[in-house]
Amino acid sequence: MPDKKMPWIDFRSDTVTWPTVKMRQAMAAADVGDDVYGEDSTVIRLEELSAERLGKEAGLFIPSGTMGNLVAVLTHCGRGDEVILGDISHTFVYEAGGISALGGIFPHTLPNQPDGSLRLDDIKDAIRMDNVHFPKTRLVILENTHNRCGGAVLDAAYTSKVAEIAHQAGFSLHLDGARIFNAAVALGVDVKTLTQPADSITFCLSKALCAPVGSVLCGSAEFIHQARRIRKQVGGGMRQAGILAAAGIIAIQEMVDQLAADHLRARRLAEGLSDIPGLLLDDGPPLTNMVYVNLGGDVKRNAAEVAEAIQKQGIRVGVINPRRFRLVTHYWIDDEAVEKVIKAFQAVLKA
Ligand code: TLP
Repeated sequence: MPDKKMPWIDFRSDTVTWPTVKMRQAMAAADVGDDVYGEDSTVIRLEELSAERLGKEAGLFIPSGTMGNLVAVLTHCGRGDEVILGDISHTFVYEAGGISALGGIFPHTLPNQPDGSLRLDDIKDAIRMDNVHFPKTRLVILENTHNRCGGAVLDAAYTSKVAEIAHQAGFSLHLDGARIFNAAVALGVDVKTLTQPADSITFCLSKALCAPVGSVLCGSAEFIHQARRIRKQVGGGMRQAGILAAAGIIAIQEMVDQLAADHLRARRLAEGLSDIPGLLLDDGPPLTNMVYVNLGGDVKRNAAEVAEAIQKQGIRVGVINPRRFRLVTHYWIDDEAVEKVIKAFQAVLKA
């Protein structure tokens, strides 16, 4: 049976991906149990497989990437503790302030560099002395690939340096690896080399890997034991979740290799858009599956208006702010879709 085709072309995100037919079949046939009792064999298999792929002792199936990061931070930190993270990191920008609202955790933001990194000296300078006036620094978070930095990739050497700084000062490194497999494919390395330095990592099954729902938090057995209680506390304990985990297993086993094609299409897309008067591309070709593009100063319409005109042609693009778009390639975007959106931008901006 072929994959059920999406009836529109959707570049807004890789979160929009539908499950493949193989996933739907595996979901229908999945063995299940009550996972809060630890009795869902399919969830257990997904958690073990994830931990093994990432080189960690244990994994925990979590409903979303946002909850995965939240559970990780709540496991590492107590109320009043401080987390160092990027000023345009997903956890700071897009997670509804959950770490503060639910955990009383204090975010210490540092400027994200265009390559997605935090400057090592900035991290060192941000570490608090043991002094009654200060919160305790407990955690640093890196994001790989980096969403708002255009899908930028952090390499293993940089990640290890950050881990070294954290460990020397007695705190931990969490990796928001929502798209860590995109990073590994872009760098041509085993994903373990990128996750090994981190104490914990969240990765998403439901983005370019096409599973309908879910992320996995991985770390030491002791860390995951504690995280399991925190997941329950925030309402993330699931029951017959094997239905969802079954798709996640296929995501890990079969969908990673096709990410390279997404990255190539993102390059072609950036190239095509860069030739259009009125559009300004970010510097350099995209490294993974995201293309950010701005409207030039002389374009009268704003990004929402341009996106609306493009949507009339059955194509959806992401609007980041009144002058900026994001286009993300994924399994459901083929070469034809890339050419179509380039033509749609051309036509709309000429009109
Ligand atoms: N990102 C979404 C939006 O929330 C912006 C997207 O469309 O890209 N970490 C990173 C780096 C992410 O990009 C996302 C999702 C998450 C965590 C959260 O994952 P979910 O959506 O499963 O909560």
